[in-house]
Amino acid sequence: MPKIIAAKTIVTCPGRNFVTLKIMTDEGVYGIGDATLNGREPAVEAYLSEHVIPCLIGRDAHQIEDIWQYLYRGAYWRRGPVTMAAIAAVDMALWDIKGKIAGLPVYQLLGGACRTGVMVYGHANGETIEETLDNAAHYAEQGYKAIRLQTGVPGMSGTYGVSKDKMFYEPADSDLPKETIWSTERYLRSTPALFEAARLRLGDDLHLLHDVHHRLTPIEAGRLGKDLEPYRLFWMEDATPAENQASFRIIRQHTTTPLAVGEIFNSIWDCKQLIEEQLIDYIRATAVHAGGITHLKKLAAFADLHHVRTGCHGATDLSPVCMGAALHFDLSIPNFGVQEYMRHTPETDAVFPHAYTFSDGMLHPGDAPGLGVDIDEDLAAKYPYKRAYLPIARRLDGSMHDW
Ligand code: KDG
Ligand code: MG
Repeated sequence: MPKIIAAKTIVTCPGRNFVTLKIMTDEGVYGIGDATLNGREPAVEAYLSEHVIPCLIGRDAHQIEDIWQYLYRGAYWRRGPVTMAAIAAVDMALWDIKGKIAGLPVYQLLGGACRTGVMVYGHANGETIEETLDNAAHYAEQGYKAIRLQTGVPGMSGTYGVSKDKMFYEPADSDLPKETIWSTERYLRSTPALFEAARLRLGDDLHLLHDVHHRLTPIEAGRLGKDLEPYRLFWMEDATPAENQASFRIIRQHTTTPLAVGEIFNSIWDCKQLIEEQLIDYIRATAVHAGGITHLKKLAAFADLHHVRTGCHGATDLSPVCMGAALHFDLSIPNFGVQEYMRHTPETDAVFPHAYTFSDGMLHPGDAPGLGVDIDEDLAAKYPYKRAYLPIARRLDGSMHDW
């Protein structure tokens, strides 16, 4: 058995913060896992260093499920983003080790490929509809089959999803949370016009997506979904905060626009009702924030029974290690829907050399043994941690809203 002899965390900031766990075995094989929790990176780093790494030493690295259960049940305090990101990092690193020892890419260990590649969606955005659609056309030229559209709401600066840099978007960009303003009325008035113009300019073949980013009440979301129906969206994402899963019934009663939710979910328990009652169409939980590949596999199998497909979160705060893990998972499950692909900067890609490649609107994890993603520790050490928070949103009267 490959015995775990050491493990350490690596924190680096090549443009944004990432926490990576590296597990070493007595056979000389190591594995890596992503443990990044945007804006709370040191909390997961401490959880791993103080509470997880000491428990790993001496264990059989091949016992992925048992180690998962040990960390989940053994903590007594179950779930939550910090705990689940830490467990996820161990899980990814162990799948990486198993693949390297077997000489197989992880997707082969998960049952093999169900498709030739993983359809991804890119992020087109702009201050105006015209600018957004210019960017969308640029994505289409690069072969993307699915594109998320976000545009500035007139009269509101700092709209979610609108970036200054057209190819990269990094919302966690300040030492303390930046304050943005929000008006539901203005947003609901301006958004359908974006999709009307998009269908006119881009045609009917592209899949179009939109992220509401937790801003609406259920009845407002029902209204938006209804207004967007003529433009046949692939999905409307995070229409309302989802702590109250039953509230999605109201949205469902009012619209046939497909619904996606779950990028902040940590476990199957956050979406049990949503899936069981078929209140959503796509579940967006991903490897790093929902307990790794092992837990995502269970979640996807449960979702498959209820006609729910996957759409893993893939923003820049999920490191290339998480992207690698997601792609092996995406390739191997029957009910894959789409994968978000918000490209990392060249600095990040240099710190995390990877085997995954993009072509014709699809990503493929590659056939390197394990996850096919590595970390250049010398380069990583050149980018020290820098505190960076996501913004907050206030309504026009100054009260707090959901960002
Ligand atoms: O850390 C928060 C971001 O990952 C999130 O705001 C991005 O909503 C997002 C998305 O759909 O990618
Ligand atoms: Mg989102």
